[in-house]
Amino acid sequence: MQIEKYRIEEFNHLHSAAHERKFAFAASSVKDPESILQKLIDFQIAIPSWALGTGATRFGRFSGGGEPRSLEEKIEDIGLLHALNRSSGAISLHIPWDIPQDYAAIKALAAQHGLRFDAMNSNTFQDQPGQAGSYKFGSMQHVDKSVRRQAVEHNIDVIKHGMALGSNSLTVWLADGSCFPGQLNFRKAFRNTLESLEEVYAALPENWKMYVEYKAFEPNFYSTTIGDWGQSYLLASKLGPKAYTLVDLGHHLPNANIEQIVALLLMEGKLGGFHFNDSKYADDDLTTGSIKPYQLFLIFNELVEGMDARGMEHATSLGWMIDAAHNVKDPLEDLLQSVEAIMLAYTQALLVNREGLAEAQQENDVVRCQEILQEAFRTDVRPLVAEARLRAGGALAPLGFYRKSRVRDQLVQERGLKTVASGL
Ligand code: LRH
Ligand code: MN
Ligand code: MN
Repeated sequence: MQIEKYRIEEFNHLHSAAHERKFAFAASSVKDPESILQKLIDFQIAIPSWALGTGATRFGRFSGGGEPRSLEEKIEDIGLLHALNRSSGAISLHIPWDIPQDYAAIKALAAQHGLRFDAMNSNTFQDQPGQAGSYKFGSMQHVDKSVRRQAVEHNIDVIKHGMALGSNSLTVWLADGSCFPGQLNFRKAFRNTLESLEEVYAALPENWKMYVEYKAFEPNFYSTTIGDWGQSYLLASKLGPKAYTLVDLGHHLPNANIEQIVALLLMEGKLGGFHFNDSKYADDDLTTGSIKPYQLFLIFNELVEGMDARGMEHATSLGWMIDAAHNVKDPLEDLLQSVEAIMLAYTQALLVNREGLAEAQQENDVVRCQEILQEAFRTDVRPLVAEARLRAGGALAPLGFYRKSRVRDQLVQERGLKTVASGL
């Protein structure tokens, strides 16, 4: 299905008087609202192809129906999101869950929805039918060279898919590690991983980036070979200028200071991108901003400060992606919520009084530092985000529109109640 423009306009018309009042107030209380609005219009967050169905659970999956049955339908779903919020203009593909059959047709379909192809994701954490070696004991770290070679070749294959689609980055997340002490020689595992990544790196086209994602634990519960930002940073540094660290918010040990990690990686020019989600305990893959919105704001605060200090374009210098999947929510509603939370945190970070903060830090005025940050965080920026969306042709209230026009019911009618999308 497609959402016709006139229906969004009709919906916006109904809500415009209330919005205008709120926007006038919000705009009058911030410095340079026009430049903020332009930044928001430019900011796009990629949707992963594996987030459009229910998932992220080792236990039962409870489909709400109408899940996309093919890559084409996944693109269509992201097109719906983008039509409503105008901030989801990219798709992050996972191979082999979403292998394109006809590149030209897939590219044309994505373009029709205003979508580009963001980072490609490889998968050496599951065995595929017909595959010679098994990843049971790791992939790029494996003691057997032929399994490492197989993992490298898969990644090179993913790069080729990406090249055909116009993507320019590869995200490598490895489940490699060990479950019991003594199972693995840490140094050998790290060196094997580095050597394998070097082979993939050598196959990267000139304008491509490689994102090395880390994760503290799961599926391995004793050690993970790329377990934290230090290990990822070490690999990215050894690999070369096209390799960067990717920060997935759910991949840290509890209470890690992610904003500090972000600040230092940015400072070193090694921050590549993000997988946004939220969590209470570990890699929960919950809706971004649903548990720790202040942390999300603090991360964006470091991003804005660090990117401005280095003269980096906010919208294009880093890879912005969501990595979350849901079992109890309609995935499309959940993604609308995640994108909204990201836009709100970004906007609040743009409001931080930078000179005031630097001055207060210099004077060790701890109270004023906190006040400045919280002043921005407690500002209701929803009307600014809504105005940016309106100007870009989206709906004033994407979720409101989605529910009012019963999008999910229509998808169920088209696709059926018992569909299951490929994914985690
Ligand atoms: C597993 C994971 C990881 C990857 C994705 C493909 O933790 O969620 O974050 O990016 O699978
Ligand atoms: Mn991830
Ligand atoms: Mn994860």
